[in-house]
Amino acid sequence: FYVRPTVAQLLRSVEQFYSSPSLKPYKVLIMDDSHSQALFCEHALNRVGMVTYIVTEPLTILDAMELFEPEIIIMDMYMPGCTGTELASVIRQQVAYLRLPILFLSGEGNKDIQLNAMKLGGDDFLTKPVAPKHLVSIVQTRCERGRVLNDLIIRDSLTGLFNHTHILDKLKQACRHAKEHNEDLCFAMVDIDLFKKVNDSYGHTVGDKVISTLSLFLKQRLRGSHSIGRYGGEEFAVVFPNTEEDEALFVMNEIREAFNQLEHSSEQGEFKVSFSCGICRFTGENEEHIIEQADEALYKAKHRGRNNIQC
Ligand code: GH3
Ligand code: MG
Ligand code: MG
Ligand code: MG
Repeated sequence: FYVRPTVAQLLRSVEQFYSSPSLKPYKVLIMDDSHSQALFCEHALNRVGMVTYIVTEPLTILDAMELFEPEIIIMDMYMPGCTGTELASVIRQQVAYLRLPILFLSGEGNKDIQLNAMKLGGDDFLTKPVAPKHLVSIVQTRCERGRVLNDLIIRDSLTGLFNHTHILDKLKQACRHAKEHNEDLCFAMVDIDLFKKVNDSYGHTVGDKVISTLSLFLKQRLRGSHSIGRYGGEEFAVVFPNTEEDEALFVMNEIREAFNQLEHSSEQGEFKVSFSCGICRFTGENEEHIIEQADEALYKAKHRGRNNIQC
């Protein structure tokens, strides 16, 4: 007797198992009113390590998507209450799901119906019966490409950190989560000190290297649960979910000291760089307020002589 895990349980076990994002198994949502049909797909995909979630009630698909955050949907065509084509077109109306691959899997052999399904939101149309190998290969390719595309959209090209838009999204999400679960949340703004002088003295390529080095430092020394972004030029932002102010301050201070020890090299010789940081904790307001507060703290840190952190 097997009890299906809830979405939350499923995701928690995946998170625990795979800490590196590149190792994370693909998440596939299977929409099929027939549970036995869905199980056929599930077996094929689970065998190659993908994580699946089955939805049999068409009208619950949007809720399931929000919770499970699939990387692809395998969509049945005929279901009670609506067709797969209708569902796909509803999903496509949400900007967030414009890039989500939808793969139709149905016994429907009529080419016009298939083409219409693709026109209204599908990316591929596979007809049943399908060989498990074939299904796996298409899902794999689509998910792989999806991750590459997604990275291009959410990451900064110089540092590989989250870009401005995405770190703000992360902060928004974290604020919502902290409010709902009554958890701590901290936010840090980092700004490299006197960076104009670095550029002026050693050139912009050396300046870029300093930015990359600090990014690497933040990535290596912060935990996977922390979101790190390049807020702007030589400014970074860190979201610390479930973290008290003292702890965030402690961690950032260690990073600040270690970074300040580094010798950066240039044609003109070696040099040291420091950064200042402002930290604030979430007190229930919106994300704009938290950014303003961190900014204010950062301004204080600069005013107090730089190379220090204020809350
Ligand atoms: P402060 O300690 O007050 O922050 O001094 P600062 O010189 O760092 O101040 P400011 O923020 O005015 O200067 C930031 C400089 O960073 C200006 C800009 O030329 C440089 N910069 C911004 N983005 C990049 C980048 O991607 N690469 C390089 N090399 N320089 C950048
Ligand atoms: Mg059906
Ligand atoms: Mg600046
Ligand atoms: Mg600066």
